[in-house]
Amino acid sequence: PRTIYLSEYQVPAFLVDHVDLRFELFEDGARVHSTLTIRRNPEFPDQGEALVLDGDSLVLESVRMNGEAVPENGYQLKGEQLLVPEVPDHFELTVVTWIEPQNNTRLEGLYKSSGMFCTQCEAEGFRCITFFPDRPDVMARFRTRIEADRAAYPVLLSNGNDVDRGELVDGRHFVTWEDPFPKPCYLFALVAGDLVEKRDTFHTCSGRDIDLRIYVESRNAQKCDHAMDSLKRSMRWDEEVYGREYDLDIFMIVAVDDFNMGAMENKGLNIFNSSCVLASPDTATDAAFQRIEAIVAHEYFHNWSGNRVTCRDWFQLSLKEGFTVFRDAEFSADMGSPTVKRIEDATLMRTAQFAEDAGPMAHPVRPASYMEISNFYTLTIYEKGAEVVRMIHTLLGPELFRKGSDLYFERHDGQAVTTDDFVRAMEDASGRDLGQFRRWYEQAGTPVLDVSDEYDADQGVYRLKVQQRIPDTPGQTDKQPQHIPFALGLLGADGADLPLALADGDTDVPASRVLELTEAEHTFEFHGLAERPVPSLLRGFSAPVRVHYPWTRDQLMFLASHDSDGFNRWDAGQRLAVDVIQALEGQADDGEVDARLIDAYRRLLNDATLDQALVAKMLNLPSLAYLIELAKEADVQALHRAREKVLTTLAGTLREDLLACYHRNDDSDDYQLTPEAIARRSLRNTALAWLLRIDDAEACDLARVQFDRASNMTDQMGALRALVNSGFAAERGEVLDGFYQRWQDDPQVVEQWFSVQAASTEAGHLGKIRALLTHPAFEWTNPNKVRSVIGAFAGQNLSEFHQDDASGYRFLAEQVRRLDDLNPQIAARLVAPLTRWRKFAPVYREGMKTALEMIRDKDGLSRDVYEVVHKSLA
Ligand code: BAL
Ligand code: ZN
Repeated sequence: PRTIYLSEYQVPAFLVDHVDLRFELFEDGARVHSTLTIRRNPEFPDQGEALVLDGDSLVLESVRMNGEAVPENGYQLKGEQLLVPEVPDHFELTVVTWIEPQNNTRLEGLYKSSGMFCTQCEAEGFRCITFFPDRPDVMARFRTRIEADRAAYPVLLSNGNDVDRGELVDGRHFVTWEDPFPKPCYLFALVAGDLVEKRDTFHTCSGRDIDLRIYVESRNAQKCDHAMDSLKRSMRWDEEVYGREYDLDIFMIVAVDDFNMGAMENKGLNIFNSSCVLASPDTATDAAFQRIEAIVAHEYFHNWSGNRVTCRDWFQLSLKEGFTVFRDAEFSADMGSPTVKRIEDATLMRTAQFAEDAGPMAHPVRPASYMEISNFYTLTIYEKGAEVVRMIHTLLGPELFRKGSDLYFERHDGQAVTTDDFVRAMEDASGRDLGQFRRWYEQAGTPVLDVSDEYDADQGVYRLKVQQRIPDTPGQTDKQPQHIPFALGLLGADGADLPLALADGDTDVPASRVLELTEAEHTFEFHGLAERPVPSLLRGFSAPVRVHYPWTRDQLMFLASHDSDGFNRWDAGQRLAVDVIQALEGQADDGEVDARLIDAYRRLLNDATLDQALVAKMLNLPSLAYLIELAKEADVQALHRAREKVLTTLAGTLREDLLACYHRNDDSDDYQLTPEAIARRSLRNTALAWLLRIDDAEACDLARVQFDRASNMTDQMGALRALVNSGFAAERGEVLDGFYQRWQDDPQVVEQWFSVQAASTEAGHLGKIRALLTHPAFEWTNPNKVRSVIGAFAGQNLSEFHQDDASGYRFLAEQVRRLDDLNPQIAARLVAPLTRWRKFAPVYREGMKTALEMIRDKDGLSRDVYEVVHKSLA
């Protein structure tokens, strides 16, 4: 496959002003009539250039130019592209193609899911529908007529406003949609199906009424309320916080079961993976409710950050994704607990994005090259991209940031632009120079801050030295220092923040400040300190970097109880737990768990004055994935044993405290989605899970009763998961069967049932994973099912996946080879757990490499999987 480089970007040779589409939908295929109004781009250097349109898996039926048939020697099919050598400066081109949505298992372009037609065009799916200059800087107005059988497909949807509808012969009907906003073809969408409609209205800040509609299969009609409420909250928030009003008169969301991504922001017609939109308390967990709120917001926010202002090319993907993730994170923080949201986002960064940034697929937030753009919908583009926008927000402050975003939207409305345009708008509005800051977009890899300190008691001066280095990544060495906002505080012996005076005699000094790192090394002096402080560094995770500082365990205990920054309180607890687990890793089974950690957990469990949402987070031990990420050469089984030892020691020692916590957080009230209620359920289910890690009959009974009587899925799933992972509970099989019997008709719940088993830490159960693949509810063509079994096993069940006989790796390689023929995007994502083979201890490394080679050697490997495997083996 060919590598595409940012440096080769050229403006398009032709622009498309208008697209007229007519879809004839049938059971054995679809005919697509496309009429493009095209003109030469005056900015393109060669005004004699041939017209080249992208295509993929299309059967070409006819080509007409300005209404006249073009003879077969008047165009060429070159590879998958349609080339028309002789074209005037302005013309209309009509192309008719035949496609087979019913056989489309890649789920790119037009395909069928549960009997309905739907589309996914980002990034390059539109070329699977018709020939088109499939690049985001070609923006056109679309008019779309859909024709289909009325009985089977009563609902026909596309972007924009519904402008015409009527009857056709043979029981068919049509609807025509017109979208007044020019858009790239990746935002095109079409849906045809037998769907019910949930309606609501949103009254905008300027007084317009927007017609809101969620379309679902009739069995899901009761599961739309949360998404609708989330949508209205998002619309209001974007008006209030960013001054962005919705532009069309109608906003639609459609739920589909087979979907590669979580959701898609098509103009006026968002298409969602069912699992990211449908929820009711009895079928969806708290985590699912929160995910749905965040994704609904994310897709809605794209209407401005992505649709009104879009990307010039796919190297700029983070322009819309990083900014929109930042926006949705701030929204979620405002809707719930900001500290908890920050902990969740930082955990994802430190566990998974840092791993990506240190692996063979590492790439900058603005990549310089790719083979297959689908492989670049990554944590780096999304999450690190959002952290980069957050740092701009931190450096500028909220008012100047808002001025910058206003300028960005105003200056670039209706344009396809670059990350550099975004940064320039922020600079122009604020007067700040972000020249060095741009390195965050250009340099891959996670910066490391090595921090050391000294205290001069005579002068009352505390010196903090911060050294910055950025590790090499594929194709990038000798990196330059980045501009890093480094928030910190200093704690005195009483636990209070000390004033941070950077010079003698400074008055009115803050207790927390953001220092700006721009050099490879800085030394900061804090004056007027009568005692040696304990530093609280990188407060609020103010930059996506690793911080190394030699905190003692006592200092971490102290920070965990006293730091005024909630995020850093949590972080100190995590660092303490990591230190204890790492120390046990090398020891024989009789290694002792540090009593200070047990004390810290006892205090957390019993102090009702603490923010219980934060306590619920602090109780979680660092995950095995995080411990692996921190290791130089990960010995997975040794880390797992050490972590288990800590977990079972805590559970055994704190049994009474856990039982008390469980009963104190008994949640018999009606289901509520407040941060307090979520924290109660989380605490109760964590306590239960821990109790079931020791052989405790009372705890097993509690779990069984909770499972039988739960009035919501969070509690039922909490009990099920605890029983499945217990190692002691005899009821495991019985509850799993009972759960399936009850929920077998609900695909979203069955997905949870699959994943709780695939992620189960019960030892030696690869055979059971294989059995799940032959279960009647498992479908190879449904990405959610694939993710809930294969993805959950290889991505979450690390102690089972990493076996020294390499059986887990061979299993994954087999499944990837099989999926590659069906759905390359999903196959390529599943390879991820193998890619960092060099990071693991020798006993795992060879097996992982061999598995990658097994995948590499498959005949007809897709470009998607090829890129990941070859970069991993390079
Ligand atoms: N644009 C793809 C899905 C999303 O990030 O919203
Ligand atoms: Zn997005």
